Amino acid sequence: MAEHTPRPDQPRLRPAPLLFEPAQAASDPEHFFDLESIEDPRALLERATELTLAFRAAADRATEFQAMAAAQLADPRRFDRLSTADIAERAECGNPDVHWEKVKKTNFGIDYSFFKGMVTGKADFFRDRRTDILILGANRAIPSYFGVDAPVANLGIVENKGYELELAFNKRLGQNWRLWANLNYTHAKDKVIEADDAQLLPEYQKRANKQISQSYSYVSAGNYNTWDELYGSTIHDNNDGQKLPGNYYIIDYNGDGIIDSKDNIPYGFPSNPQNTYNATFGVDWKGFSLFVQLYGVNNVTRQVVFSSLAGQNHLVYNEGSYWSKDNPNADVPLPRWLSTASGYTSGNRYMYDGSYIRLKNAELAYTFEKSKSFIKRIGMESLRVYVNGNNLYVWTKMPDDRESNFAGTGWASQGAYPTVKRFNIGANITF
Ligand SMILES: [Ca+2]
Repeated sequence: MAEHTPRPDQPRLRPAPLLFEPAQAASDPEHFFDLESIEDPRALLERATELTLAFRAAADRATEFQAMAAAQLADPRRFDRLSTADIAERAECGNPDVHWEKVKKTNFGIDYSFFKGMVTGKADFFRDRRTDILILGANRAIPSYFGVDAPVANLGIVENKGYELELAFNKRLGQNWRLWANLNYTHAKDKVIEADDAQLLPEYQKRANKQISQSYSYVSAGNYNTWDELYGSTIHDNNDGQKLPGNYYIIDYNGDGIIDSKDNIPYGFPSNPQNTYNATFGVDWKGFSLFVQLYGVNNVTRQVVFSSLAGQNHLVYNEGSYWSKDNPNADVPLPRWLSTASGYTSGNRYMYDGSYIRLKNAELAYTFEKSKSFIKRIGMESLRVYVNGNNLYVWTKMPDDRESNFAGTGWASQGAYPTVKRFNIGANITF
């Protein structure tokens, strides 16, 4: 291994060389220490300077040893079983066997048509089994006394199963009427089969047997209404002194007498919906055509955070009534200003059932028949005029209109974008 240069944030691991060897000083003490016998003041100055430099170097060297010892105390694994050069250079082990993950896809589908094509559709079933998924070293079941971060390895297995159903209906009634509909339903559910979880982790902390986007939350159970109840509540591992009456009791899920990150538990559904619905209904009558499209999802949990008067970043949002001594059954806890409670204080306050049904599109159009003389007279082949709208209405338990699918880690500010309502008036002209 090449000679290494310590990074500025690390103590040197090889002390600087001394200007003289202690053995040398011991064998010839007069030369080094008997300054009084030196008569020439210039020689005395030289000797004194030499000694000063030597002592300074020795002091520096002692400081370096001290820093090394402190670093070793702070992070003993850096020094285990490795040479000093290794300790300075290596923070993580490589894995030369890393390779692409594999997927085995199984699909099965049926197409059908009934009543002379009035009802058509298909059903598709799928099952994907992905193996050799990369697991990061920090997420592996490798104890810290391994010495360095564990290597990345192809150990994960995830299965994704589901089905998709489609149904289309199309019926003409006499000369002028046509009714039609398209219905889709997709169900998809993934499951982590293997994630190199540490064996002794409790089941709720393992990633295995859960969905990839499983939601997690601290869970609240009512408010504490008096100072006595507050003092009797389980302590939080940070900012415990910022509790106020009217805050939530947070459930000490693992019963260890403290609220900390181990009480963040799988909560509700994943943040990606398990079920997706799409339904479009249309009717044509003479030149008129009308359709509405509904789109919906369910089995989804969505975190929507409104920190109105909760910490130090304030948004104002109407969240209902707030707790007070005289209103203990309020919608939200006591507001606070310029004091920050622990991150657990909100419990599951911002976790919502993310299901919704949206009136996604609606359109009314009129197509002028070719035989209409005025169309030809102004040189047009056809003319269609329409008025339509997008995202016209939403039915949901979420506090406002937003999609359930979103980017980021689940914090509402990431990828949450308000849905825009839009109206269009237009014409399609063919010359
Ligand atoms: Ca606990």
